[in-house]
Amino acid sequence: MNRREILLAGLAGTSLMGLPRLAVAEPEPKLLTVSKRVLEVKGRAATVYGLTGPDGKPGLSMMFGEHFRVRVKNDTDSDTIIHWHGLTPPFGQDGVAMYGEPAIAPGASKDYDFANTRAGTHWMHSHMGLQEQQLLAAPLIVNEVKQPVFDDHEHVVMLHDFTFRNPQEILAELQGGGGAHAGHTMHGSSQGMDHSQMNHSGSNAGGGMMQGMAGMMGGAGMLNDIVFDAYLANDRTLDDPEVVTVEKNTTLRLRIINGAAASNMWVDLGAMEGELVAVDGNAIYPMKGSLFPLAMAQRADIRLTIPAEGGAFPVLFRPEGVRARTGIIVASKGAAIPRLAGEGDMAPALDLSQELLYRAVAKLPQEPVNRTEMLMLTGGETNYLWGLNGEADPAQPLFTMRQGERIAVMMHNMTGMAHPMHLHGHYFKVMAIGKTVIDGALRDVVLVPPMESVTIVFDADNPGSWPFHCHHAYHMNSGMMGTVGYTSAA
Ligand SMILES: [Cu+2]
Repeated sequence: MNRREILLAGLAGTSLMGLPRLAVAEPEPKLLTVSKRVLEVKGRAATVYGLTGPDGKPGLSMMFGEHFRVRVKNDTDSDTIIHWHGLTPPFGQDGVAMYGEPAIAPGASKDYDFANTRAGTHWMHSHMGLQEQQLLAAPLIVNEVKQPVFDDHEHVVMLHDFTFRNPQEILAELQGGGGAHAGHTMHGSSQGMDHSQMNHSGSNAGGGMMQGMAGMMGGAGMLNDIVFDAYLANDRTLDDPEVVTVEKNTTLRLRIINGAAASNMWVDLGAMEGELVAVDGNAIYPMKGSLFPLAMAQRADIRLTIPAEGGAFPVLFRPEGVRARTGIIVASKGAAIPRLAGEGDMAPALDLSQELLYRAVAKLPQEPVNRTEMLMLTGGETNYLWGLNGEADPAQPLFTMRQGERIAVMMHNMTGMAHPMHLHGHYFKVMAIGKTVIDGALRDVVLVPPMESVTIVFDADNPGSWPFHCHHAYHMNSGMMGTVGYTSAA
């Protein structure tokens, strides 16, 4: 849109009226390049993926109303494909191999071209194997025109969990771990922790769990099943955090994306209070607080007000069940930048106590729900085999729907781990948490904690065949991915 070329087609000739004839050429697609790059983490070099836009920076930003016209070029030696997480493209352009489109071969390109209807903080990531764990992810920001009216500054933060290991080896170890993974009781003990523990040092049940479990399989019991080498905020650790410089007496919108493959996190504003104004790119009525949950693949837009006296304000990102953390520092010009320790108190498990309070600004139309589907989140006890309704076969639809229906899905987590569940091609409203019916947030990922249930509702308005899966990359690659379909072609 910003580079729309208008060509004077009639330079040589003239039209009937003697005026030059105007022809509008289609704009060139925005080029997104998938490549390999070397990233230094804690003084050690690692080869990871990069995903850069036309300006050489990670990801893309565009205006709401702008057509999504993007060319993905694969400059690596592996097949890849990039999913537009948060957008609702037509079937075949969602960026998931085997769902109406092939993977992009090494050296090849693929063009995407559709009318984008979703504004907000979104992202893009590989939907192939465990490439997302190797940082093949980037922001996808769709700006609303009104945005600058509300916020003086904005800044995007992409979070990752990081390992120097080959993720395929980690997956093989998990899958070879046999019954060692079972542990419903482990999570039960962690659930009792309250948030006040975030402000206390010293040991607790969680710390003991970590010591009690061995190596890879340990993690923090059922909170994490992988031990990571680092957590990254915009590719940096707290040894050398990003400093975001702002003016005094202004507002800053942080667009935070949890791009971690296997880590739910807390956003911890410390002494500062912020306002959560959008989740997964969808506005909610602002919610004040200093601690906000952010499950894998979720996004949070948090508005900070920088006081008139200025200062330096650490914003920490704290994965549940571990002491390690990452962060950025928001600072007014000239403020002294504090040194921050890479470890702090152990962060407790995420829960849905805040989700219960979110209220969407935009509502789904008030219509009855046509049908409620039950979805059991299953497995995890033997050989790291996860499932949906006990199945592990994406070729078998979980359920089908007709265009125009309003479908509720009641998800029951029968396992010992929390699962951030993501539906492609649609966005949904959180309709109930357990038995409590709410007029909740509009989202595309919702966390379903162990032995709890969450009900979502959405409009079947995008015919095709769509993945419905846990966004924990290792669960997804071990059976917790299914398909929802439409009964007849539109
Ligand atoms: Cu999961």
